Amino acid sequence: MKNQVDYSLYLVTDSTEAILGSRDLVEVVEKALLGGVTVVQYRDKTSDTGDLIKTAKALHERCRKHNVPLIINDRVDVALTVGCEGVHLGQDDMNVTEARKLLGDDKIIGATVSSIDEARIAVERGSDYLGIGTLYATSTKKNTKDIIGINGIRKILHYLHSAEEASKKIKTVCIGGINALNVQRVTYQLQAPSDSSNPKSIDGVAVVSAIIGAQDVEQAAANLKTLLSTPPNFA
Ligand code: TZP
Ligand code: MG
Repeated sequence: MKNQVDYSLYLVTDSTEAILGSRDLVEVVEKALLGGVTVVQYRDKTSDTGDLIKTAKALHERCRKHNVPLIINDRVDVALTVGCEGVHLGQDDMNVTEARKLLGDDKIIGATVSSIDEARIAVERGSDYLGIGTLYATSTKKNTKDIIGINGIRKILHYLHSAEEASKKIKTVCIGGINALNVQRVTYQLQAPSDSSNPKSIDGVAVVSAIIGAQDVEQAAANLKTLLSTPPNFA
C-alpha cells in the first residue's frame, strides 16, 4: 500500500491566523481533498496533545474516504494513537531509525532534507520519501535557513540517482513557495529529460498557503492538479 502512494500534490496544513484565519481546518482539508490533493500532512505547532489527536482523528476520517494517506508532522506518538498512515520528521525531530522501530515497516516515514548529507542519512535510516527544501523563501515558514533553490534540489536528485538502490527508489517532493504561478516551471525544471544521465525526477510538490490560504480551497487544489497534469507552454 505505502509503495503505491501518489505524492504528486502533497498538502501540508497550517492552522495559523495568517493562513487558515477563522476557518475550520477539517472543513478546509475536506475541500482540498475534493479538489484532488493526494497526500495530507497535518502540521500544527501550537495545539496541545489532546487537540492534536482530536483533529488528527477527524482529518483521518476525511482522508480515508478519499483514499488519501494522512501523515502527522513531528509527532510519532500522535500518529500511533490515531493509527494514520505515517509521520513527517524534520532534522530536529525524532530520528528516522527510532521512528521506524516504533511505527513498523508498513507506515510511511518522510524526512525533511536540505543537503546531500541529510538526504544520504535519511535514506540510510529507512525513510520512504524526502521533503526537499526550502525551494523558495516563504512567509509560511519564516525560520528557514536553507533556501536551496532549483539547483540545490537538482543536486540532491542527482546524488540520489547516483547512490545505492534505496536512494534511486526513494520518493521526493519539494517544498517552499510553490503556487499556481510557478508550479509548472518548478516541475518542468525538476523533471529529468529522458536522455539525461540523471533520470530522477521530483515525484510531487508540497504546498501550504497556495491551498490552505486560498479563498476557494477546492478550486485552488483542482487548479494545481490541472497544472501538474498539463504540459507547460512557456512560449
Ligand atoms: N518547510 C519548508 S518551507 C515550508 C515548510 C513546512 C512551508 C511552505 O509553505 P508554502 O506556503 O507552500 O510556501
Ligand atoms: Mg518537525
